[in-house]
Amino acid sequence: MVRAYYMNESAEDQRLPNELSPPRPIDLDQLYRRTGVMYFKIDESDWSGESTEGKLGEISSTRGYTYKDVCEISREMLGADYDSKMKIFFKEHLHADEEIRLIQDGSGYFDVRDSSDAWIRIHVSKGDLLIVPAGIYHRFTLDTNDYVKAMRLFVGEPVWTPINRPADEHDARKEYLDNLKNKF
Ligand code: KMT
Ligand code: NI
Repeated sequence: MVRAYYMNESAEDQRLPNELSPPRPIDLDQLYRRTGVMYFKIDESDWSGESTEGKLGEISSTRGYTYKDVCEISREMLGADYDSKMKIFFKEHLHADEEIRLIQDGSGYFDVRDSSDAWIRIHVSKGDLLIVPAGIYHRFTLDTNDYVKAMRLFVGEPVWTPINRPADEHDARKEYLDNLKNKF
């Protein structure tokens, strides 16, 4: 079950929930208006078969997603690369394109900056599809379950390159800030 909230930014362990106390939850409509991040709940039948009739197929054709693969992350699978991969995922960055992730198993946290630069933490697990807009500063971490399996979607040939903050002069950043003012 997805849950979004303003997080405790001074926390030491990135894998813990790091809730504020008292908690400051944010609902998915507010999340969209404050960040442009979109959320969809997807049934397992949409990704386990070949059918493109379901919500996933509909979103893919509406948004032009032509590429998909599945990526699994755990300490066991990454071995010696685990710590360096975790560091890269959790370093604040943006992309020139949307980051689209459908969680098929396991769980994790996407942290996204709101328009006042505060971190919103989004806990995702099975069936959660997030569309993180191009140009938003964000990061990802596993939680204490230490495992996630996610489908990655993309328009055309995928580019996963993270552009670390500061990237305020990047075209995607400027366009994102414009969308935040006028579109979301
Ligand atoms: C990313 O780009 O941050 C990732 O692919 C993280 C794993 S997908 C849940
Ligand atoms: Ni990213």
